Amino acid sequence: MRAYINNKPFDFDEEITILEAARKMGFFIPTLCAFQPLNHTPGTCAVCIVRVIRADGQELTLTSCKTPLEDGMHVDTISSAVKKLQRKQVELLFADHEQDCVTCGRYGNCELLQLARNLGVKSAQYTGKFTAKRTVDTSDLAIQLDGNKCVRCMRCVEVCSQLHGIGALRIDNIGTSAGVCVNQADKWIDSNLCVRCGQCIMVCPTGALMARDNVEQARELLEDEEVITVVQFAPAVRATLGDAFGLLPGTNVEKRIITGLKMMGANYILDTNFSADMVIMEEGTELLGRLNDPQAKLPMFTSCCPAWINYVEQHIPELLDHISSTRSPQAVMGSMVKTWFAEKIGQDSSKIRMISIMPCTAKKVEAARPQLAKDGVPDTDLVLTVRELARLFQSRGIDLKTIPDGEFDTPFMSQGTGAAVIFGKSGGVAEAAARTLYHVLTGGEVNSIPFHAAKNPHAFKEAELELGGKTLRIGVVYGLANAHEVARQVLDGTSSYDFIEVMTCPGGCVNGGGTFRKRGKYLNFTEQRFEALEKADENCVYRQSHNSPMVQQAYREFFGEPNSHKAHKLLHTTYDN
Ligand code: HC0
Ligand code: SF4
Repeated sequence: MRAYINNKPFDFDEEITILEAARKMGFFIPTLCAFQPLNHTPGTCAVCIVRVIRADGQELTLTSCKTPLEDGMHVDTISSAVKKLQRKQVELLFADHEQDCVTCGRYGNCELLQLARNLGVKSAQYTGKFTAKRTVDTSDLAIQLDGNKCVRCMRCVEVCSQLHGIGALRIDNIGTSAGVCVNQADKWIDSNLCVRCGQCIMVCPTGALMARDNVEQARELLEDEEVITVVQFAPAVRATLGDAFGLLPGTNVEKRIITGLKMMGANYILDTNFSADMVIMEEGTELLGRLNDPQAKLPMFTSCCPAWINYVEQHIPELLDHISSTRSPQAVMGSMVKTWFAEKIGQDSSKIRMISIMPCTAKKVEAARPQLAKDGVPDTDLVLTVRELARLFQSRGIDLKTIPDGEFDTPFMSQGTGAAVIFGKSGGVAEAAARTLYHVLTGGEVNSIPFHAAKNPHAFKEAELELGGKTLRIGVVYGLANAHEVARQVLDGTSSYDFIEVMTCPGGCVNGGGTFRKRGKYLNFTEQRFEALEKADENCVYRQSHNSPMVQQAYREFFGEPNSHKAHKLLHTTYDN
C-alpha cells in the first residue's frame, strides 16, 4: 500500500498510524498525551491533528496518533493551515491551565511550555482564568496535585496500572472540568490504593503532579542557629542529582553534595550508605535466624522500600509476616542520630534536626510513621527529594557544575561500603546481604554475587548460592505488578526463593519518584546510573558491610551485636495491619 505524507510517498504493508509513519519519515508532529515509553496514545490532547484527503476524496481533520494510515491517503502535517490548527489546540490547553509558570515546580522543564514554543504560540490569548476549577489537593505528605495544570494525558493513570496494577488514579468529571484525581477517596491522604511511589509524577508532562514541597522548611532548619542539623543522603542521590545541573547522566556527585550542603549551613553530613550497612547486619542476621527456625516464615522479603511496605499493608497484609522487621536505612540513620550520635557529639537529641535527602517520595511518608518516632518526636524530621535538593541549592545560587569536592568529616556514621552504595539499584540490597551471608556461613569473602536473568517471569534477577551445605535462593523484583505475582507464589506455597528483594520503582531507587524528570523521557538513564553505583562499589576500600570499621564500632560501643535487644528496639519496626 502507498500513502503520501506531505507529498512524499510512504509504502507500508502493516497497520500503522499516521503519527508513526510521519515520524518514520522524519516529519515532526507535536504530541503531548502520547508517551512512547508506556506505549500510550490516548488521543486526548488533540495536539497532533493533521489534514487528510482519503482515496475517495473525503477531506478530514484528524488526530494522527489514533488514525491508521490508508492506502491512497494524502496527509498534510506541515502546512501553515495545519500548524495553525495545532497551535490553536495548544492555546486551548493553556486556556484552562493555571499559568503560574514562574512559581511552578516544573519551571524550565515543562512539556506544555516546550510545545508552545515549538508551535510558535506568541501571546497567551487565553488567560487560564475563565476555566472551571479542578481539584487542588495538598493533603498528602508525599504527593500533591494541582488539577488546574492537568492536561488529561492520562500518563499517570497508565503508569500506575501498567507498572503496579493498582489503578490508584482516574480522570474525574467531564469537559473542561475533567482532571486527574485519586480513586476511591476524596483526598489523596485518605487513599488506601496509592503507595506514594511517585512514578505518576515522573511521567506527568506539567506541574500537575508534584512531590510535596518541603524546600522552604529545609532552608529554615539549615539556617536556624538554635538547632543542630544533621543531613543524610541516600545511595542513589549521588548518581542522579547531577542531571538537574546539566552534568552527564550517571556523574557521581557525592563529594559536591557534601560541599553544597555545607554551604547551605548543614552542621553534620552523614552517609545513608553507613546505615545501609547496618541494615545488612540486622537483616542478614534476621534471615539466618529464620533459616534456622522451622516455625519461621520464609521466604523473607526486604523492608527498605517504603512504597513496597505501603503496598503490603494496604493490598496484601497476609504477607506481613514475611517482611523483614529491620527498618530502612533512612530510618536506621534517624534512630541512631537521635541516640548514639547525639551521645557522641555531646548534645541532647531534642536539639537535633534530621534531614534526609532521598530519590523517593514515599520516604516522606515513611518518616512520619509513629513507629519511627521516640516519645512522639520523629527520628527523621524532614525528607527532601532529589528535585527539592536541586531547588534548594539553586535558591542560593549553588551550581553543582562549579563547586569543588568536599569530604565527609565526621569520624563515625559517615562512611559506607561498596555493598551499601549498590542499594540504590535493583538487586543491590540482595547482593549486599549475600556478600555478608557468604562470609558468615563460609568464613570467606566475595566482592560480587553471580546473579543471572530470572527464570521466574515476574523477577528481574536470581541467584542460587551454595553456602556451608545450604542452597540460598534469592529473587530480585521491581514494579508492584511483578511483586504481587511473586507474593502470590509465596502465599500459594509455590515460590522457590528464600530471600526476595522488592523495589517499587523500575530499576530501583535510581529511578525513584523523587529523581530528576526530563521532558518526554522516562527511565532513560538507568544504565548510566547503575554504572555510577557499580563503579563506586568497586572503588570502595571495604566491599562488604561486616567489614566496615564504622559498623563494627557501632556494635562494639553501642548495640553489642546484631539483633541484640537494643538493636531490636532501635533498628527494627512493626507494621500496620
Ligand atoms: Fe533507596 Fe534505601 S536504597 S530505599 O532506594 O534500602 O530512597 O538510594 O536510601 O532507606 O540505603 C531510596 C536509594 C535509600 C533507604 C538505602 C534502602
Ligand atoms: Fe522509593 Fe526506591 Fe521504593 Fe522507589 S524503589 S518507592 S525510590 S524506596
